[in-house]
Amino acid sequence: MSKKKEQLSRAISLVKQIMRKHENTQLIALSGAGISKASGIPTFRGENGLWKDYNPKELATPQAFERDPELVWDWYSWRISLIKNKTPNLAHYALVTLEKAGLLECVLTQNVDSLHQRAGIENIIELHGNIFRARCEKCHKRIHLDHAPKELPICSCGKLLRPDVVWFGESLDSRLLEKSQNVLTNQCDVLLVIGTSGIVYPVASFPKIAKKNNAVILEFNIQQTPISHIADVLIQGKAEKLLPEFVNRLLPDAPSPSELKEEGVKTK
Ligand code: BJW
Ligand code: ZN
Repeated sequence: MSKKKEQLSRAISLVKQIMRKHENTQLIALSGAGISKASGIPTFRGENGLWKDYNPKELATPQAFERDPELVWDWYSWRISLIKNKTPNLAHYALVTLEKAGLLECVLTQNVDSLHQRAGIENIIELHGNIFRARCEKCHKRIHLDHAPKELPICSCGKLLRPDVVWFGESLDSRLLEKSQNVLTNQCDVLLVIGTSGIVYPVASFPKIAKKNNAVILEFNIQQTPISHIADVLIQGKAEKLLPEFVNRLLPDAPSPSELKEEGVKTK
């Protein structure tokens, strides 16, 4: 048996074992940029990652926005235009299969691209915000962006709007953090960690919280990460290939990720 097949089989038997013990087994997914790579959205780190060509300090900090809002909005506008035309891939749909089957409790995502929701995920916490929203730091108004703004967007109160994402040095929404910690502590028998480098805090500490509460940790990544040493199984390879395979073998009678993707395409 190939190494990947062996890792998948181990992961599936661990989950099945838990399902036999608890009638109401609960899975949580924690996702990062790697899950959207196959949709054509670049990751931040690694080969062809955004941080290869762009300096995070000049684009993803409140200081950068203060210094040069035009540069920051240009970069976000470019990313909005890019993401808008992309569609969810089989890894996103695999999570929808799990949610529809009543196994997946919640998706905790660091992604700002809305692809989980566009695939049909209902219960999601967006920890780093959403690129299709802008917000006002003066009156706290939020607006939806269907497309990239052509000019600097201004709030009805007169203040310049900013992208509604979390930059380095900024705190994450405390209610979302609390909610995430709650589900990781009380509703997580199995944590699927998918396509994240596991180095950006505080989200990087989430697998530890789940582990402390006896969850099984299954990691889907093309390479080892700082999370791998606490993972029960690292399923090493592309999430868009291995996550659907995992789900198809775990739930052979459920609507498969490719069927869901096909339906999604038809209803567009
Ligand atoms: C595949 C694949 C395929 C590819 N299949 N896998 C404690 C210790 C040290 C530092 C800190 C700390 N606490 C806080 C900090 C500071 C900082 C931080 O963590 N820095 C580290 C980098 C060292 N954190 C913060 O500032 C956070 N705020 C905070 O904690 O406030 C309180 C505080 C502040 C300061 C000091 C102390 C406390 C906020 C973090 C906000 C992150 N923002 C960004 C930008 C969002 C907006 C936007 O999109 O523009 O969020 S940065 C970027 O990184 C983005 C991502 O959500 C985030 C995580 O990246 P992710 O998703 O993991 O992607 P990659 O690219 O890193 O990895 C992709 C992975 O996929 C790789 O592993 C590949 O192998 C894999 N892969 N193809 C499967 N096909
Ligand atoms: Zn305002």
